[in-house]
Amino acid sequence: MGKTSLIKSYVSKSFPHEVPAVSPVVVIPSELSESKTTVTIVDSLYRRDQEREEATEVEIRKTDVVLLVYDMSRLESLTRLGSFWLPWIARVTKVPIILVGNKADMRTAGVPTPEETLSSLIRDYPQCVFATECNVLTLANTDTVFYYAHYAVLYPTAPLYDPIKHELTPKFARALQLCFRRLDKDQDKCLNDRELNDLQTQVFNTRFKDNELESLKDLIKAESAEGVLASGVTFGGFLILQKLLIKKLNGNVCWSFLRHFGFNDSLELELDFRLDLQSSQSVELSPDTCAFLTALFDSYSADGCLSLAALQDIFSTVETPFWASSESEEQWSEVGLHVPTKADGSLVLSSWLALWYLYCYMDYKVVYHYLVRIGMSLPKSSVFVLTKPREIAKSNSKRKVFLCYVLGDEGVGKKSLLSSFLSRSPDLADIHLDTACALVEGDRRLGESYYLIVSSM
Ligand SMILES: Nc1nc2c(ncn2[C@@H]2O[C@H](COP(=O)(O)OP(=O)(O)O)[C@@H](O)[C@H]2O)c(=O)[nH]1
Ligand SMILES: [Mg+2]
Repeated sequence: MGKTSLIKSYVSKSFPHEVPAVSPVVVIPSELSESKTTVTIVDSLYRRDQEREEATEVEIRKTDVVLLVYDMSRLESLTRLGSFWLPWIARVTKVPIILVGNKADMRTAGVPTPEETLSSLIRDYPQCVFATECNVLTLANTDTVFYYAHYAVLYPTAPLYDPIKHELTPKFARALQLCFRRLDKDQDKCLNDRELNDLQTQVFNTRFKDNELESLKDLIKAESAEGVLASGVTFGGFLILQKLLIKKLNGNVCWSFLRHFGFNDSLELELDFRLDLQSSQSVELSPDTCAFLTALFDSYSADGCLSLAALQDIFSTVETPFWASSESEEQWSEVGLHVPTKADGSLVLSSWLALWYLYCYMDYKVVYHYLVRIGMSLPKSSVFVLTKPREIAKSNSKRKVFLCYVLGDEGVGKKSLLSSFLSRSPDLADIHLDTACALVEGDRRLGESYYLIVSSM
């Protein structure tokens, strides 16, 4: 195939006329490698005996990427990719594979291009990420082969892009929703020039030159006219941009971006958060968090009401909303089991806040996670306030949230009481109705209002 020759030529930058059967392990120190990481290249010598096979398996298990070399001058070498090599490698490891069609100088007529080969194999072997031809004799593309190898390891595309559907993965699209929301400071659902420049400065420490921004927008517009409006790049346009970056092997840009917004390799946010609480203390939303949630409400609501569709929009950055018992169509309307809703299921501001107060009382860590996922960027220390321990608080309490427990025998009407608290008719009362929260107005002249949680759990 030319495996050993490929390695030798990469290191010596010349065609090696004599090569051993197998090259010794080559280590390129980080100072000398383009990727600034230490690269170890391991050659293989495959023979059909069990001992050899096992030795190769051991090596493959350790590797981060596989270069699978075949000989373009022999049709059977190509056939063996699907009939032997790929099933074997896929059984041993899930790391990216790069198909290398070598001896391009002697390519037999009828042998498809490596790209064609890749597209015929990718369905069965999605870990094949790139394909290229190469000619060790003239050194054509030998550097490309190793460039692909390091790119596949450092900027994996599998979590970002589905090569079979030609779409961004749902997880990446959701992560991008959050990045977009954080960047869209004026919340008009478009990124204007200033916001795009903020992105460039925050993530890459440079600014766009005027013509760069325009050509970026032109690229998006060429794919979809709706991608760019007078007010800036839409979310659809932002997704197109990411897709273009991945296709043009600029996945490093996408990853820099994700890292900047705190996503790890699995596209999760690492959100460790714990408060030191005494047993009688409770956790409430801080005024800053309330302001964030109110601004969000204002931006998504119409006529003072947040419809179920708008609610869905706000939570498009997460898989399931925190109140849902399971992922289903009904998960959005289940919100009505916790806070008062209008006949069409929509929420007024006090119910929207009540929902957050309720969950904050029950599990602030979950609430923190969700706040970050829907775009809040407050420092940890200003997200919540702790109420004073009960024995100190006594009267004149500054608490905003109170819990009221409903106890009684089976069938005495606890659920009906809860339904009426939410102004639901009791026959609508669902078996899941066990904890509800609503704004309770005290003496309006004194500006008294608080959230009451009623629980029959
Ligand atoms: N024409 C041509 N010959 C090549 C090329 N690459 C390797 N060879 C020759 O193919 C033969 C096998 O190469 P080798 O590196 O030992 O293959 P390996 O068994 O896969 O390691 C040697 O005679 C090489 O000189 C190439 O791109 N074109
Ligand atoms: Mg060899």
